[in-house]
Amino acid sequence: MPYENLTLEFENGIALLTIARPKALNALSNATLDEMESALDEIERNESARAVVITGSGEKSFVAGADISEIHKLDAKSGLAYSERGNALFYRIETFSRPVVAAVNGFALGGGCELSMACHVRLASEKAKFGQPEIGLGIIPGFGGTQRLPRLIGPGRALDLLMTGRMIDAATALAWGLVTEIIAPENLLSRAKELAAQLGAKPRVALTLIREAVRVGVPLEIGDALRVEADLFSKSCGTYDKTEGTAAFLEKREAHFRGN
Ligand code: CO8
Repeated sequence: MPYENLTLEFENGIALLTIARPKALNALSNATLDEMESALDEIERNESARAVVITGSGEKSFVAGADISEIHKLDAKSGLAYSERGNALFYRIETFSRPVVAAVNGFALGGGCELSMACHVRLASEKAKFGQPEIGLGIIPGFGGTQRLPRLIGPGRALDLLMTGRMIDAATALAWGLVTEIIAPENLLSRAKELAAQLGAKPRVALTLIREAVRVGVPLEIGDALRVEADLFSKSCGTYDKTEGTAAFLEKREAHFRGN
């Protein structure tokens, strides 16, 4: 399917979704959000796509936020609808059936930082910059930034970024746990694809249950969280891949996972 604001390529079991609005540093317009929705539909339909990489086109920007010319037109009512719509899309990414790796190649600001945080793993190029500059526009983040940022880096550091609107570089993002690796710009995509391929080869049900356990369990009281884990562990024990994975270990052979 042809897109105007992104590209979607399938190769070696990986879906590569590249936000591509170079004239606006890949800012997310309404049309871009629509196309991201369609791209996720297309990935869902493609059984051979076992993992997803999301990046931005060019060398300067991952995504420089939501499109400010569209935000300028919002009022309280349309602002609610806009935020709910972006949140639904990013929640879909967070709960996506395949692991999603963000390859943050440059500016990840506002909605761009929020998009990266909805992904399951974040890799940063040495040139990446992260921030939630909404305060400078007189608004607050509306695509999950006030909620995912403190969950990832703690409320103290999150409040610093949210209230000052300042940017941090890749080294600080790594030190704060916002990203897990820093990579030279020219190697970022190949490393992201390599990691996505590794994740795509894992037993799919267990991989999905791990994401659910962390997403659902972490905000809960520990006793409740451990009950969530036990339920999900039990589900993993009911899979073919559990029988195969444990048998392969005992028989000292490679496991052949089926994804069920
Ligand atoms: N929206 C629209 N256009 C943008 C955006 C954006 N977010 N970011 C950059 N652009 C455009 C610029 O206007 C410029 O266009 P033109 O060439 O036509 O003048 C072009 O991209 C290049 O940008 P710059 O010339 O500014 O490039 P610089 O290298 O000088 O600066 C920066 C790069 C620092 C990234 C700068 O462009 C900037 O500060 N951009 C805005 C960053 C920002 O504030 N992002 C947050 C937006 S708000 C948001 O994401 C909220 C999400 C949830 C909202 C929910 C509401 C309910």
